[in-house]
Amino acid sequence: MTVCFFGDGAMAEGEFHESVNLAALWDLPVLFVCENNLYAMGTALEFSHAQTDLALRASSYGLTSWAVDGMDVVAARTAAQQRRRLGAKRGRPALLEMRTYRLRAHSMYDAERYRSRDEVRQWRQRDPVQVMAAELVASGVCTDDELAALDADAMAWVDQAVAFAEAGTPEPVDDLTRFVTSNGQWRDPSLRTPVGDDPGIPVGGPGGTPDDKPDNVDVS
Ligand SMILES: Cc1ncc(C[n+]2csc(CCOP(=O)(O)OP(=O)(O)O)c2C)c(N)n1
Ligand SMILES: [Mg+2]
Repeated sequence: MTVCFFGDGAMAEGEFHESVNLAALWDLPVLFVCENNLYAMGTALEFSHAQTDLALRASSYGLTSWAVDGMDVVAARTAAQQRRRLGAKRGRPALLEMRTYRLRAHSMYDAERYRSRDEVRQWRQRDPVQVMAAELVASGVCTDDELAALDADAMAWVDQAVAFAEAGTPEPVDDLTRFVTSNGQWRDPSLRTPVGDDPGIPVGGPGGTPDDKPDNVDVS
């Protein structure tokens, strides 16, 4: 199963609607996970979406669509596990709208003039990482020291990843559109990948006409 993560900002774009429509039409095992944190950069949800219930909106494409309290770690995990299990069994797409909040600015250039400090302060009280940590300590699952060690471990991972990225070599500019758009290879018989006995999903989809299908697929 493919899991696809994106923000509320991406859900306002046409590609989202095309992708969900085809996934539902062709019964593709994709779990779409929308992190709805109420802002797309500095634009509040209600200024860019006519229907702000994103799970409801997605359900119109005929897939199972759930809204989850994204500030609740256990609820988010349980919903994701259930959807993944069901999706793997039935091969159908589904969408989870994780209702959450962006506690930080969108980027270092974002002065956050579009929301009040009080709003951020109120949401910060529900910070899922802090709430979960407090619950783990209160229920005796781990101690403050163990949590501090986990935190240090995570920071070390991030530092390592940054050092790895900074030591790497830049990708060639020519690779920028590789795997993004067709380079026309499928039209050239000598460059086609043999499909063997498995024709895969034809370009026209299960209901497509033979003319829709690439000519490396046997439709006889
Ligand atoms: C295809 C495309 N369209 C527009 C943009 C410009 N853009 C950058 S971030 C952003 C908003 C993203 O919103 P969201 O996914 O909710 O992220 P958040 O602000 O919550 O981090 C937009 C429209 C882009 N980077 N790519
Ligand atoms: Mg957002």
